[in-house]
Amino acid sequence: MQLILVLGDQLTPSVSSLQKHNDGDVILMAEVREEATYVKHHKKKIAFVFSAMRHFAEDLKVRGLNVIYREYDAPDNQGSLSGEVQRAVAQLTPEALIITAPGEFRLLDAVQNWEHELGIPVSILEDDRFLASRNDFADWANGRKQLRMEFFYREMRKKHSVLMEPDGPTGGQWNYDTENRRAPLTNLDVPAPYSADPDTITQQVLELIETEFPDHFGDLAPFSYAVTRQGALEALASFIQERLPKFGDWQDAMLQDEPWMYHSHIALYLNVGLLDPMECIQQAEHAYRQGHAPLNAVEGFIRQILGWREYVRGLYWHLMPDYKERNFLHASRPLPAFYWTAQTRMNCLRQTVLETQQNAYAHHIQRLMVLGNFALLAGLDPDQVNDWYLQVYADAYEWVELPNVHGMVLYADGGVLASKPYAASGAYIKKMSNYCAQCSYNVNAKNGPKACPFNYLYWDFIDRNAQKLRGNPRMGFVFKTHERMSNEKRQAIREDAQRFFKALEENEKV
Ligand code: FAD
Ligand code: DLZ
Ligand code: SF4
Repeated sequence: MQLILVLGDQLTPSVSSLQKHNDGDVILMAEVREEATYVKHHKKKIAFVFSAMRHFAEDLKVRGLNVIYREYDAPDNQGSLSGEVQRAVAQLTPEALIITAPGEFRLLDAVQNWEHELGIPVSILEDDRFLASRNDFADWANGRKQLRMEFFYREMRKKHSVLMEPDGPTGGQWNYDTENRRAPLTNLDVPAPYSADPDTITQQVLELIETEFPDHFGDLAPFSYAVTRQGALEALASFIQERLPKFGDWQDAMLQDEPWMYHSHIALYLNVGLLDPMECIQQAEHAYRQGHAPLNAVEGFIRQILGWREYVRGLYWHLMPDYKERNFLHASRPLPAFYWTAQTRMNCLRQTVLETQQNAYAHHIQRLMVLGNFALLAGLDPDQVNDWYLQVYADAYEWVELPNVHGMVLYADGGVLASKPYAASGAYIKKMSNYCAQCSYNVNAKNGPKACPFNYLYWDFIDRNAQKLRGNPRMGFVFKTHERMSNEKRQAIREDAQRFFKALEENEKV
C-alpha cells in the first residue's frame, strides 16, 4: 500500500501523484496551521483553499477512493504536513509515500528531507500541470543573455500550436499589446462578476475561519468564489461569454469602484488546479475563431496564461533560492501601515487596498502600477513587500508572486525579468484611471504639499538610483530630462520627497 499526499493547490484528479494510485492505496489531505500561517493569508484565501480541498476530497471518496481528510480543528491535528504524514505513516505503515512536487521552494526543500525522516521511500513527481516543464524552461534559458518573456512566449505559441497559421502567428503579429491600453471611459457597463452561493461545506469552513483566524487581514463575507471544478468551469465560461470580447481594450484601465473590470478572475482556480491552463487557452482561441471575441482580446488573454504564467514559474525554479535574496536597489524602507489599513489620502492606493481587503483580489494594473509603483518609488523593503503580496491575494503562491513582485515591480533582480523598472509618475495613473478626480492631491502639480506624491517620488527615485540605472539603454531619455532639470527643481523634489518620507516614518496620514 502506498500513501499519496495531495496538497491544497493540487486539486486536479489527474495530478501526477494520483496517476500512480493503485487499488488499496490511501490518499491523505490535511488542513494544517503551518500552511495557513507561514504568512498570515487573507481570510478569503484560507476559506477558498479549505473549502476547495474538502469538496475535492468528497469527489475522490464518491469515486470510491480511500481518503483520510484531516480537518483543521480535529483535536489531534498535528499542525504541519510533516506531522500529519508522520502520523499516517505510523498508523498505516505504507511501503512508500508519493507526492507531486510542491509549488513553493520552501515546501519542496522540506519534503526532500522526508525520506530520511520517515524511513520509507518518498517519490516526488514532477507537477505536469504546466505547459513548460522545469527542464523545458532551463533548455530555453541556458545560453541566453536575456530571459525576456516575449521570446519565450513565441516559442510556446509554436510548440503548442496556439493562434498559429501555416505562415506564422494569426493576424500576422505575435503581440497586440499596443491595442490593449485604452484609457477608461467612466460609462463602461462592466458585467457583474461570477458569484457562487456558499453550500453547507463552505458555510462550515467560513465559521471555522472566523473562529481560528480572527486576526488575519481581509473581509471573509461576502464569500462568492467557486470551490469546485464545476463552479470554476462556470466562472471561466461566464468570462469567455461576457468579458473576453472587451478584455483587450480595457486590460490596463482602472475605474473607481470597479474592482473586476474585464479581467477573468480565474488565477485562484488555475493555481489550485481547478482549471487547466490549456482549456482556458483553447476556449479563448475558439471564441476568436467563432467571431465572438477580437484578436487583440484573445491574444492578450492567451499571452497572460501561455506566456507570463509559464514564464514566471520557469524563472522562479531556474533562479531560486538565490533570486529571493537579491536587492539590486538596496531598498529598505518599512512597508507603510496604509497597505493594511487603507488610511491614506492617495485615492488610487486607498481604493486598491480597500478592494484587496474586500475581495482578496486586485487586477494586474492595480498590483503593478499603483501598489507596486509606490513600493518601487518609495524604496520599500523587498522582503516586506513580497510578504504582503503573498498574504493578501487569493491567487498568491510564491512561484508566481515572487517574480512578479521582486522582478517586475521592485526591480530587485537588477533586470532579469524586466528590461527597465516599471516606474511612473502620477500622469500614468491619471491617464489609465479616474482615481485622480476624487483625490485630495493634485495630479497636475509637480511640487509642494498638494502635489501628487507619485510626481516628486518618481524623480526622487530617478535621482537616488541614478548610479545604478543610468547605464540602462531604455532609460536614456529619462536621464536626459533629469540632467536638464535646474538645481532649484531638483532641490524642490528632494525636499518634497524628504517631507513625505518623514511623515510616513512618523505615521502621519499621507
Ligand atoms: P487576468 O488579467 O484575467 O489574466 C488571465 C490569467 O493570466 C490570470 O488568471 C493568470 O493566471 C495569468 N496571468 C496574468 N498576468 C500574469 C503574470 N504577470 N504572472 C503570472 N500569471 C499571469 N498572479 C497570480 O496568479 N498570483 C500572484 O500571487 C500574483 N501576484 C502578482 C503580483 C504583482 C505585483 C503583479 C504585478 C502581478 C501578480 N500576478 C499574480 C499576476 C496577475 O496580476 C494576476 O494573475 C491577475 O491579476 C489575476 O487576476 P485574473 O485572473 O483576473 O487575471
Ligand atoms: C495555501 C494553503 C493553505 C492556506 N492551507 C493548506 C493546508 O492546510 N494544507 C495543504 O495541503 N495546503 C494548503 N495550502 C496550499 C499550500 O500552501 C501549497 O501547497 C504550498 O504553498 C506549495 O505551493
Ligand atoms: Fe493617485 Fe496621485 Fe492620482 Fe491621487 S493624484 S489618485 S495619489 S495618482
